[in-house]
Amino acid sequence: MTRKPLIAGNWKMNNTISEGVVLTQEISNRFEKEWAEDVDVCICPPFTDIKPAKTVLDTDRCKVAVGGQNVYFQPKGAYTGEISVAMLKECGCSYCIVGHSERRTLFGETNEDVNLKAKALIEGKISPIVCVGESLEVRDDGAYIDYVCRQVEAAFAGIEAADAVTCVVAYEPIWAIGTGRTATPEQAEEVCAAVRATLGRLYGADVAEKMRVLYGGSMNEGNAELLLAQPNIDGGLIGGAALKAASFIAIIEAAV
Ligand code: 3PY
Repeated sequence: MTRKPLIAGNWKMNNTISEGVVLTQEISNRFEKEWAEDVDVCICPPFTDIKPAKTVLDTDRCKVAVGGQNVYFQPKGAYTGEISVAMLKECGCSYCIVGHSERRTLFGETNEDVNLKAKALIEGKISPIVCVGESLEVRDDGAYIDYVCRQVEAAFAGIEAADAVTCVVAYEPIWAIGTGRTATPEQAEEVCAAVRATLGRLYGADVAEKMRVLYGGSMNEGNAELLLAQPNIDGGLIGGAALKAASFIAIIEAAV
């Protein structure tokens, strides 16, 4: 089965509104309308930039969606500093990253939080991009496949097949994030294939074949083509290279 790739830019905590508008405008100017037939594209700016970016992207020619980088699972209330699914929805978000390793390691996000956030997003008709990935320590121990597959099982606990199919999984080895070190295409494929096998065990092969599994972790215009050529890699979650229009566009072109 051929899955439509997804290229998602994770801006992290970069770009003020004015900087974000400039970058989004550059992406929009360079985006070729016909690419949208072959690839889905999304940018995930900081919360403050989402609505302004969406306004820039609201043209007939540029088919680039916007997404959040995080969300809280409660619908509203006394949760200072948090953002709800409905708030993301009203900003025009179609996707939202959950469980990025920076949230897990710096902000103590647990597998259970990731699961609750994914369920809240599904309920609000926003596709979760569920991030999983092992540390260097776990990789060197050799048990990384088990570790990542357990993260997938925990993230999808209690989620039905009909909803799981709307979700995306992003495999991001922590040792390849912000380190300039990338997994080789073979290393990335090995884990992405294991993620799909896990989804197959949870939901059956038909559903697993429809779900997109991305690779993330220093994907850039130099390594995207080989990574995207792997049978179980259906796109990328892009960090630093999503902050420059030229490199982000080059990665999109590699996926077309
Ligand atoms: C990276 O490529 O560094 C990322 O963390 C993407 O999410």
